[in-house]
Amino acid sequence: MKALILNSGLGRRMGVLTCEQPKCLTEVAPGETILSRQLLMLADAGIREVVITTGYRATDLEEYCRFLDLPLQVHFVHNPDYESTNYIWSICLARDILADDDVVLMHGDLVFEADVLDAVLASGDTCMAVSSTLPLPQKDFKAVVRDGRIQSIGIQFFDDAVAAQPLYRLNRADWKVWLDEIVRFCARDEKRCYAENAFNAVSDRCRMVPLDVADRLCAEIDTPEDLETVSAWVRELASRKVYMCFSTDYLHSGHIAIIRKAGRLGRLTIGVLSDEAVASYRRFPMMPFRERKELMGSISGVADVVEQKTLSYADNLRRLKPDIVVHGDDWRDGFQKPIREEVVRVLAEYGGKLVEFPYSRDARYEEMDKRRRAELSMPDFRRGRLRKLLGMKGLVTAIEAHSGITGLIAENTTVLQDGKTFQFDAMWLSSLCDSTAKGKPDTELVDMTSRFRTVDDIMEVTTKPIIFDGDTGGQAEHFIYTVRSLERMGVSMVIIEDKTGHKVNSLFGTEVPQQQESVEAFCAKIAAGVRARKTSDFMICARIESLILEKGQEDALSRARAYVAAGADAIMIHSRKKDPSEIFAFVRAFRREDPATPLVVVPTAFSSVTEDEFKAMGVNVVIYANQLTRSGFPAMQNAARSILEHHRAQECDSLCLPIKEIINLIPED
Ligand code: SPV
Ligand code: MG
Repeated sequence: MKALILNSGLGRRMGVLTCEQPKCLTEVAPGETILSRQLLMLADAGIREVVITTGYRATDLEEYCRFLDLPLQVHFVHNPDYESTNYIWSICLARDILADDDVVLMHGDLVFEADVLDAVLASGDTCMAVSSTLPLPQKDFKAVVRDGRIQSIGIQFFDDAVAAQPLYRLNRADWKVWLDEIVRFCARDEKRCYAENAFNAVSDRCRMVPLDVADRLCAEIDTPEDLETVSAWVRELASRKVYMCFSTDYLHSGHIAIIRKAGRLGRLTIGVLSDEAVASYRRFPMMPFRERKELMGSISGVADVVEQKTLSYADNLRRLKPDIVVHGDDWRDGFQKPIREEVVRVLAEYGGKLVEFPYSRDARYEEMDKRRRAELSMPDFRRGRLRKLLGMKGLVTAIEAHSGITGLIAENTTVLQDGKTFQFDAMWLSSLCDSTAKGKPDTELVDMTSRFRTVDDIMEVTTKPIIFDGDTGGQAEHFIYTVRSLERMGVSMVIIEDKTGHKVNSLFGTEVPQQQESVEAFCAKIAAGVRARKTSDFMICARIESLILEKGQEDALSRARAYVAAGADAIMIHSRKKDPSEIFAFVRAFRREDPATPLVVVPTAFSSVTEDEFKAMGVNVVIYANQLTRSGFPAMQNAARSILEHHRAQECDSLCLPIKEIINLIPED
């Protein structure tokens, strides 16, 4: 689409203001002329080619455009007879550049707000800007509208007419009809009338609809009085508070374009999502909040940057009361829909307005997004994310995964609640579930090679950090290899438990013989692991079995102290009691002496405790260690039983995911 701006005229009614310059160079705000405002808006709206007809003081105008240096290809078409002809002749002179394209046409003295131009460009139809709320002007254009389409345009109509402004979107076919008629008019030497006279002659073949701009700014400047009114209006628009929230942590030209466009609506404040909110929404911010805030603040056109703590805008909107909230229209569906609905509700509380820019898919940006997602799963990046998440969120949740498919569930399950998105932060590669999936007991029978194979299966299809259940860690001499392999693969943390001999699952407690490792030997194993790792991104967590083996709080606490001193990056305290009091007692006592070392819990038995309760107490990692296995197993048993009972599969169908969904569950790339 090309833009056509008509700037040949003399602008006599402006008096002294146009003595030494064409009217379009009149300032409507400090440093902003009618023309620079139009051109900037066109550029922001994605227009790349502009045709400007010139006449009076053409050289000044051309030089000014060069000085603006905008990303626009500008063609100047000079009308030497500007004093004796009207712009119908200027258009005729420009016909070769203008033919065969959609055109947005405007008079060179028209000042409008960005919203108006967007609406005109977004209209699929050929249209003219009209205002249903303005009184009919005596001297300016009016449009006669019948059956929803414009029949005639001129200053003389007063019946069935609305105030109209010379801002048009002209679709190629309609424009051809009008332009051909303009050429015919000029061939008959009818060069002193309006180009609209030619339109009126062909309006039955050129379908033009009125586009109501109501009381938004869209006004011509003909006189010094008009200039005063419009300048005051422009000032008022510039002082409007505009708010926009960004969750992204990298910027491409599409973001810059939308920021610039939003900035044209008023004084722009950008809300930057807190790290915690990004982590809950996009999995992981590549750049921490502080840096994202700085980045946004450095973009020209951004007046202010504030933190938005949740995906919900409500708090910031009620506090800042922006006149306008800007967003892409892609949030009308999908998981952001309720957030949008809340924004609409809150804006209605105080009369704010939502402006949605059409969301344009761009293959380049999609490719960038894909690359960013791929980066998240690369070992070096994935490994360090657990530590970073702990720093950002304070409390991290992990759910067990023992296969590619359970990995995908851990990766993709999200819940939107109270304006927040919830998803698991990490995955727990449980020895119990990995063994169970292979039909084997949880006794370190499934060897490390096989366990690593499971890690690999999960890593291939996911991006979230992995916490590996290292059982007892085996002999210290072997553990160092386990550490190196896991670290190299991109695992974030290994947890080893202070047991020795034939390991059985802790949830058996004292019902079966279990032996706790000596403090010295376990500390030596931790220290060997710490020495073996190559990066501090990789965490070694010591798991204390004292409560499982009923050795008491003091034993657990003294072991925790010793393990931290040996270099453990985190402590896991385990219990198999439903009543969480022994876990709470340990956490409180440990936190009194050690406020920093991350604490891990596995609330399988004490499942009533909420994440908030754990967080308040100082727990940092909550692992849901076996729920996918435990819920999947009875479902599979039921299906198997149903087929055996009915000797066919039909009764089992209702228990199953439809084939289509299971196929869609697995992404192709
Ligand atoms: C596992 O999931 O394998 C664990 C946690 O080690 S527990 O089963 O509670 O011991
Ligand atoms: Mg285990």
